[in-house]
Amino acid sequence: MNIDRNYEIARELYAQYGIDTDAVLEKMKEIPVSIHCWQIDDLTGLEDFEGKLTGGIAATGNAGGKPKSVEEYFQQLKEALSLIPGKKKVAAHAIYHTAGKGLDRDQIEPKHFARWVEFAKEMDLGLDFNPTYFSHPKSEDGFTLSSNDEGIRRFWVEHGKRCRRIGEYFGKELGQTCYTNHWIPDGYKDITVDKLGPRKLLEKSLDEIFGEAIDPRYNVDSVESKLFGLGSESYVTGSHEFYTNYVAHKKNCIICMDAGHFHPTEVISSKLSSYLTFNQEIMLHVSRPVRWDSDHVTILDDETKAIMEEIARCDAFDQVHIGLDFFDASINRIAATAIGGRSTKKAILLALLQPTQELIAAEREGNFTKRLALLEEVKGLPFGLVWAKYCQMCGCRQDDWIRDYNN
Ligand code: RNT
Ligand code: ZN
Repeated sequence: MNIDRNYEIARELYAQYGIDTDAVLEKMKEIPVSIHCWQIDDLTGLEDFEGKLTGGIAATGNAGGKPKSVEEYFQQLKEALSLIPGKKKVAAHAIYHTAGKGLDRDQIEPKHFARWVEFAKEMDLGLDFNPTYFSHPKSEDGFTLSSNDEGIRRFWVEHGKRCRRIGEYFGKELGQTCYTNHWIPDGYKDITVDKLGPRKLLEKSLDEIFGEAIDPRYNVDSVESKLFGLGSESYVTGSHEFYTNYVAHKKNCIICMDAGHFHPTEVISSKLSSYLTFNQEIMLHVSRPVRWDSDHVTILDDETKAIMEEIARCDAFDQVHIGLDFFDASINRIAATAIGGRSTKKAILLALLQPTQELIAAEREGNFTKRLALLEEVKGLPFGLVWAKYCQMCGCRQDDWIRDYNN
């Protein structure tokens, strides 16, 4: 395939709509996608290779090749990252420290994550972080930061505090902000009488966790809401309304929205502008819910495209932080990570390759015919040729990598 010749054709065709493909490719260089570390091993973590995933989330499937050692894990992650073109971060999770089984969550320190900094420097990546408030005996009764058991609540508060310091360490070492995302599984399976009590406890715990001042140049925290989980179908303490209010009132953290954490017809793409109105930063977990919060591999589907279009139209790529969150154990895990990362990058590219200013102008003039006609016509432009050029520019493989994976 003659990538350069094809790109010339694409450039000419896009130019007819006033779209400067060279400028778009430049812009692509600045937009990172945060690749989650947990598709590679079904969220088992490096603490215990036999560890069980709990907290109302599940990776289904039994594809072979799951890493059995720290070395193998990093090798596989490296391979997956090499298949995703352009600027990247990696989102680590607290159970991915290299100190082994004995170290409890209220004991973790930056030094236990030195391997991640080394890896990030070697691979020219940024790092994000996530406390692990699940897969632990102290989360077994379904509550962590909103637990009525003061010992349990304090244990998880300590975990949250330590995770922020690890985020700060990542930020300092790599010279770019680490986004530390807090998601807790807390909730009730059945009809809940006191919905206020756990939320008051969660507010108190978050105030304690975020009480320590940390320079936002190094670490910014996000809080991730959820509608329901397996075993918490009736009530989730950390709902979307809870966190939206927490963020707006306390201003000590930002919202994280996961594409799978809302009612089936509710989409996060339509929510972004309401946060951006108030200049709020947003963290995203771009995932693919199939009928429920199933965490299928992210693809170039309507909602992923809509999310990126919305960010492009709000010109907010520096305020909206794009992270991934999926775990599918039924296909090759390296390829799954690569597919999700590549599809997300494709969605960003596609969003940038739109005549956004012209569309906005048509809308303001009330020319809705033009708005719809233009939106439909640009769908036929040869986006794939620009994508191929982008992969080439980034020194990343085109599509021949597919042959390397036979499940
Ligand atoms: C769970 C949340 C959360 C987790 C990760 C592993 O429903 O989406 O983001 O998937 O922390
Ligand atoms: Zn998520």
